[in-house]
Amino acid sequence: METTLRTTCPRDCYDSCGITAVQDEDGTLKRLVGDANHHMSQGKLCQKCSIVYNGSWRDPGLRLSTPLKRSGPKGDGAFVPVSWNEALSEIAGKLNQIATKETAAKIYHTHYTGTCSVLGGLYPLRFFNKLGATEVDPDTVCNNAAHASLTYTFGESCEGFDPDTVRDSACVLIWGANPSAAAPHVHEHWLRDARAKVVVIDPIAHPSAKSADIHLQLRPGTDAALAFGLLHIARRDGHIDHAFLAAHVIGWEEVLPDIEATTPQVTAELTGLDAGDIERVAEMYTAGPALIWLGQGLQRQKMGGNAYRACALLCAATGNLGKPGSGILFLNGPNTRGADVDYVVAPELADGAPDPISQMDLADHLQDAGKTRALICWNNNIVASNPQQTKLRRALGREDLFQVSVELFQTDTTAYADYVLPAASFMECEDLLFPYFHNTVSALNPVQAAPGVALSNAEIFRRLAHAMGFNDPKLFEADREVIDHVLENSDVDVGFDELKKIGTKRVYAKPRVQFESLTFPTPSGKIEVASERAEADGCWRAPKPHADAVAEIGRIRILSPASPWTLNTSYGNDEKIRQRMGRQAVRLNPNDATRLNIADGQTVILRNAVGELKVQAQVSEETQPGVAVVLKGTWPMFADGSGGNINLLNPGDRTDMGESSCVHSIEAQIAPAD
Ligand SMILES: Nc1nc2c(c(=O)[nH]1)N[C@H]1C(S)=C(S)[C@@H](COP(=O)(O)OP(=O)(O)OC[C@H]3O[C@@H](n4cnc5c(=O)[nH]c(N)nc54)[C@H](O)[C@@H]3O)O[C@H]1N2
Ligand SMILES: Nc1nc2c(c(=O)[nH]1)N[C@H]1C(S)=C(S)[C@@H](COP(=O)(O)OP(=O)(O)OC[C@H]3O[C@@H](n4cnc5c(=O)[nH]c(N)nc54)[C@H](O)[C@@H]3O)O[C@H]1N2
Ligand SMILES: [Mo]
Repeated sequence: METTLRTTCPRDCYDSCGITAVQDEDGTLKRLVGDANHHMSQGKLCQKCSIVYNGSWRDPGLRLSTPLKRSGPKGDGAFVPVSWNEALSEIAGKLNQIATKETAAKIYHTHYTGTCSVLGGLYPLRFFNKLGATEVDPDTVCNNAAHASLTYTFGESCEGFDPDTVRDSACVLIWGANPSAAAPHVHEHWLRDARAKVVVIDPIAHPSAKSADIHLQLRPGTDAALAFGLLHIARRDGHIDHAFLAAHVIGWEEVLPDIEATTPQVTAELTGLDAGDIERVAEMYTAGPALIWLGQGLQRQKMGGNAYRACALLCAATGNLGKPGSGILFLNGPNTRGADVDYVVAPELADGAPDPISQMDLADHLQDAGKTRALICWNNNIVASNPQQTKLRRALGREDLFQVSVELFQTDTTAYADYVLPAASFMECEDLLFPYFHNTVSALNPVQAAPGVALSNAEIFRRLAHAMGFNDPKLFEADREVIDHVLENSDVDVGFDELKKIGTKRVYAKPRVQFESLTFPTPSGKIEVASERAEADGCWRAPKPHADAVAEIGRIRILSPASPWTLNTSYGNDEKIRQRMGRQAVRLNPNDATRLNIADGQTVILRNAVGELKVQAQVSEETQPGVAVVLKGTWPMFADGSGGNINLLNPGDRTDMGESSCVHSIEAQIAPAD
């Protein structure tokens, strides 16, 4: 007789699927499938998770099962097994030595998207706060431009519209996101079930764009100009909500001259769009009620923060805020369910902690022995995910940099570690998850034993705290106590035992209205279209109708968005996934291919000031002339002669605000390989 257990996928994905684990009589896990009762998975996992959760993630030969100590040169990947005692006491000894002789601020740590669950993703921060280590700000490699931009405008960035309110909407703009890859169940269910008209604004004709009512295929980095163009039309046609502006918005008069100047004709020239299409979208959006889902793609541009502010302005000026069916969504943080995860992080343990640094500065800092003595990586794979791949590798090769990785697998990053510590995956731990799209809460249940002596992230850092001689009780709090505390102090009215049975719970009976009180946690309490804080930080005081120039002659703009087969770089080591991904490729528009004399399937070299990448050309109508796509996610060690992945060409330039990554602004020359 088979039995089933419920758990939840805690990956960095909008879907946060419910999972059913099927076990046989003796409790052995047979397979993981989508939970039929879950509103997103509806009985089916996405193709990538279904493969790895029934493949590499449960393969005892691939998973790390014991602590390892380096036995060869850094980067070679030669290790010998050691006991937990040996590993932890040597690591603790080394860290204590650095902290006393120099300063704990020279111990750096990076972490990010391994698991987005409450304990697995946040609990170790207690340890690092107590230690006084320097955090490499995770969001700066992903979306900190958006956080900064929305914080200037609304006072906070993690309160979005409730996706359930789509039933009250007439129109949804999907702006710079690709749900078909990055949120497969949102694409399949949420969008399909919405009665609203769907507009996709994206330089690429991906499957979600193709199935939309309108696809505005603009040039990359021209979104702010489009938002101002839509505002121009809204104003011309009498769709500006002046009462809302007067009551709740600061700075309208400062953006008015630019709105007046951004006529449909000007907008069409700046964005490469058709003026008639812009008019149609303006009409649909301003008729409302309408939603704007702001993807991460459009803020990964040099002026990405400005683009987000321009979109926020569009939403506020047309009165599409504060009522059902309207609003803007970047992310929904645990705060939209009344939960305070600061309890888990315990920032109070940090006594005069050093400022975090940007991921854009990591390679530079690691090269400098005066700044860095040790690096601990957990929940991420910096060699594959970060910019400046070559420089970063060189820095990680420093013999005097003490390195620890906490991982599920041997990766391009663990190859540089002095110690690799085996982590238990979400399948082996009890944990809590606040999805960042829907206002739900989910439980994670252990559905199998961890391989060998692998331990959860939380337990590893409890044991390391003990080995260091720390004695603050907060460093040792039990998992269940933390979970109960977070749940009890939230809007969730279910206990953890019950949550484990049902898997996922909707927190509100009817859709939550974003910013319903129309008070905003900005200095003025209003929406700050013009922001003194932005100005003080050296940013534009108010958004402008900026549009990036097209790439110089001889260069091509390269976007590197989410691949449907990987989750960031996770799964890139699974053999079945690698088969489906095929050779690393660059997608080119047929016009570019003809102009550059490149044939479909030919090997080409992409080259710029920081690197050279050898990939296969794929001629594709999905892209537009001058814009190429190389998907993220390839592991450098599996890049078959490419030399690395797209981050080899990523100079680590930063966005206009938030010290964040503008990974979709990469430019390179392209030429046949021979
Ligand atoms: N060129 C380019 N680069 C990009 C992007 C892009 O669009 N283009 N996107 C960026 C974005 S959005 C992000 S968020 C970053 C993501 O960058 P990363 O956070 O580095 O994401 P992954 O590469 O998936 O690495 C997560 C690692 O955590 C491990 N892991 C999984 N579960 C656990 C666990 O429970 N415990 C521990 N200790 N480890 C675990 C996985 O095995 C995996 O190796 O990459 C960025 N890099
Ligand atoms: N399968 C899969 N799912 C994932 C991930 C993954 O790696 N794989 N990563 C997860 C993570 S960490 C994140 S942050 C999210 C990211 O997922 P998304 O929010 O979808 O972000 P991206 O993948 O960067 O790119 C989305 C779209 O932005 C477009 N874009 C690029 N430049 C511009 C521009 O200037 N303007 C506009 N309007 N669009 C532009 C790209 O063409 C792309 O189609 O997905 C999560 N989900
Ligand atoms: Mo991300």
